[in-house]
Amino acid sequence: MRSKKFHELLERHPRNPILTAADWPYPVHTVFNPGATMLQDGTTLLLCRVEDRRGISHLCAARSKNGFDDWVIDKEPTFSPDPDNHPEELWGIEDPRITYMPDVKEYMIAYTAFGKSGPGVAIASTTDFKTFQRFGLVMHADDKDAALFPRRFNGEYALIHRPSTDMGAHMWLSFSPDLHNWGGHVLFLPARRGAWWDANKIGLSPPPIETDRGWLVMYHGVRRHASGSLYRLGLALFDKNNPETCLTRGQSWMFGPEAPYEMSGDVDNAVFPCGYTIGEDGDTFRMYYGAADTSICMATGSIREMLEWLDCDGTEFTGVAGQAAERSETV
Ligand code: BMA
Repeated sequence: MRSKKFHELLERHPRNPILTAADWPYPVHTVFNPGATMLQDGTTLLLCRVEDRRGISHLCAARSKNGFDDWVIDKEPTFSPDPDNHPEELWGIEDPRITYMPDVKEYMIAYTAFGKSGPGVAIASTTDFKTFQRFGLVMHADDKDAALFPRRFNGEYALIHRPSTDMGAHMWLSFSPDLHNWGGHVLFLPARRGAWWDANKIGLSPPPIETDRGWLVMYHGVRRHASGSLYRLGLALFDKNNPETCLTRGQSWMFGPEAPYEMSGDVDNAVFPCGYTIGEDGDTFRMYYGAADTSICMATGSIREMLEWLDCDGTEFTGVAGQAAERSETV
């Protein structure tokens, strides 16, 4: 059961929402679901999903020294859809997740490319958030909620993503030697079934968080109600060297829509983080999230406390075999 100690696992910033459409230097409809990273000089960079007044999304960078106000927002779109060369981006690009790869000194951005066949996963890289190199569509529709791990496993890049089929929407892990050719696909985390908060449809939230005890993975679960969908967040821990092996999975959700700006907007009852930064202490976790598909918010927590919470709330898996048991029970 959820311990009282962890009631406020993530604390909302008092100035939420920290960014809205009204802050934008050009006319836009909504700003939400930002990717996040901390640049070398300590500046927080958010790569925000911006929906224009046609309904098409592009990405725009906002920079802040303290990570919560005095944002300097690019005067025009930073990374726009390019449907002439990339038809998979015809209806926009959405939900960027940024991973800094220290070995190549590049930021890799996994994003949703929305085209005629539906949403798919695309990757681009940058060193300066001014120019971008596209790798194109790496997972065809219907697939989204993707991010790369910040390091390679046996020399290969690893990507978490969420294909959707008639059998449900579960999280998968795939590997690539070059970011173009993908294989080794393995079911990473299945949606639960029945009445669970994370039944039938789940997806990665921000990129995986490296800790001493393994990869801490925050994911969203979508509970469908008569009045619509409810997006809440949970945690799971994966083996440091074998990221396909789940060690623990929380039973309860640990963050959900409670504040008015999360409960009401273009899409009610949605909290949707795509990025975080970690403080100099190596523990302070700043989660950046879209609220109700309308604005951008921040909540702060502690990685150590999130791991302690998992120790109390989680179900233990005994390596891959435990995962297989859970899979046969849930899928
Ligand atoms: C998901 C994604 C997100 C969005 C969320 C809630 O499927 O499309 O971009 O924030 O739904 O509408």
